Amino acid sequence: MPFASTERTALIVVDVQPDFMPGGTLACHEGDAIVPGIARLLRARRFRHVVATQDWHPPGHASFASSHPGTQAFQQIDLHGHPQTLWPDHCVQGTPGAALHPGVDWSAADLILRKGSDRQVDSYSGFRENHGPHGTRPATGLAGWLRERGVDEVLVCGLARDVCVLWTAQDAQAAGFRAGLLWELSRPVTPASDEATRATLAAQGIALVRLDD
Ligand code: VGL
Ligand code: ZN
Repeated sequence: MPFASTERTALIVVDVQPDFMPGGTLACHEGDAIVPGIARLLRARRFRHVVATQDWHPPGHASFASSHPGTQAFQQIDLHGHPQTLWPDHCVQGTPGAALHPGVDWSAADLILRKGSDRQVDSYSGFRENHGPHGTRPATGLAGWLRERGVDEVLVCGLARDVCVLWTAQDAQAAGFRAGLLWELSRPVTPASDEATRATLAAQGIALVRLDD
């Protein structure tokens, strides 16, 4: 995708938090490898609008296997009539693992969007919650926040490539933004998912963007 950094392009940095790093409770493969690049990108102030999302769950969150006796992490269950992967406890509000990663200077972020704070419903994407008791994927307001600032293109990076980054890029595209994924500045929970992620992006017209493009 031809990428000229303009006022109309926003960078969305998804869930760069210690719990998603190696050694964290829900580690992404090589998750720490993207931290210096993202730090550099924010320092360069190449984007007028930078949104950081922060996974932010209360204790006992419905996405935690520990909240469903007899289940194990990475198992799928039915939640509110839709498939839900159960995760190890992660990004519990106020814990060090839920902080925005200390290796990045977040001053350039003009919006920090917390998600997943309703105990009953998960929220992978920055744009919409997952299916929950309050209906079909309620919007977070991020699309309006961007649109009212004249943004029509978003570039997504962060963690995890196969979960929250992917869902955020897909929802951006569905909301009418041109969407690109900064592949090198993302890492997956499950590396074996990369091929399926690439295929999904290609099928939906979401561009793979290199930083120096
Ligand atoms: C994420 C699983 C559960 C992510 C968040 O940031 O990709 N994955 N919560
Ligand atoms: Zn989560």
